[in-house]
Amino acid sequence: MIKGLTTVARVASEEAFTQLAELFQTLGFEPGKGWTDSTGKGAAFLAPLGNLELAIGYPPTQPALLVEVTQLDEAHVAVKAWVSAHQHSATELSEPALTHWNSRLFTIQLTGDLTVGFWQSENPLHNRPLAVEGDLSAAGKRFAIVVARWNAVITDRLLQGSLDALTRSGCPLKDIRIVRVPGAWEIPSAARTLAQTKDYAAVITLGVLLRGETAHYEAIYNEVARGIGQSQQETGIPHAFGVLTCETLEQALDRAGLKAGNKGFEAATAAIEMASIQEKLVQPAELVGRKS
Ligand code: DLZ
Repeated sequence: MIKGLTTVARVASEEAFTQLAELFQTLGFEPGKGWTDSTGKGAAFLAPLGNLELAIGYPPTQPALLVEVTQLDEAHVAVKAWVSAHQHSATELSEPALTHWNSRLFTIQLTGDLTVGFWQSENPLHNRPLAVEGDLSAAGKRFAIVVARWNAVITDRLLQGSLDALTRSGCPLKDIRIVRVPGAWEIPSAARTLAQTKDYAAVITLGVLLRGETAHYEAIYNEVARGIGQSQQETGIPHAFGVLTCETLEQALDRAGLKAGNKGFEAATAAIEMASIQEKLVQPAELVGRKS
């Protein structure tokens, strides 16, 4: 039933009317249908979104006419340029400042008692379609880990990282199945067999390929990556990719808990998140908890 929202701002003079119309056009408002009759005239400016807000118990610190923008600083520069071109029309332009409602705002007090506020939300999802996001809780779900024995000094650390992430996110050890395979080459087939059982919310794959020490490195790597990706797509079970490809053992160690985090931990976190997203994506949208 509701089609749109119109707020009427009265301006004091013909001059202010023309100058403000110019400002709003410069800022990117789409011109709407104006009107003229014996009582006066109106110029319409269209915005992609409108919002009628009722408030109670809230200090009226902002003007009633608020324009939400996507680039507040650029808008401020444009308004400032307009102010200096029409010095006499504007009495006061404030600097952009943080509000207590997670936004930044500046105001311009125009002729008469018309004050316009320009603001930008600090929340990138504000007024946008809300996103489905995964939770980082692994409780109540079962996970499978496929880990290569080749380069075990590293893959054991990756495994430790994955177990750490899963157990700290609420998945008890009894709900984690660990499968050890000879090398990275064998990961895809084991991962697929596990995924096909549909017993696991996600499969975490862990391995290390060292370029310097692996003949046909590219061929092996491509096949492992393709196989894991294909298993994920064909079974519909999320697969986290924790197969390191490194130049040296030292580089691999760095990624297994030394200098560059633990990729096993990161892979398990991705698996937990994807398991949750997967669960939400198959539910009707209205049942999925939405966060703004
Ligand atoms: C053969 C081989 C080589 C040379 N390098 C690695 C490696 O760096 N990382 C790894 O996980 N596995 C390696 N493998 C073993 C193969 O993945 C595979 O297990 C064997 O070729 C047996 O099929």
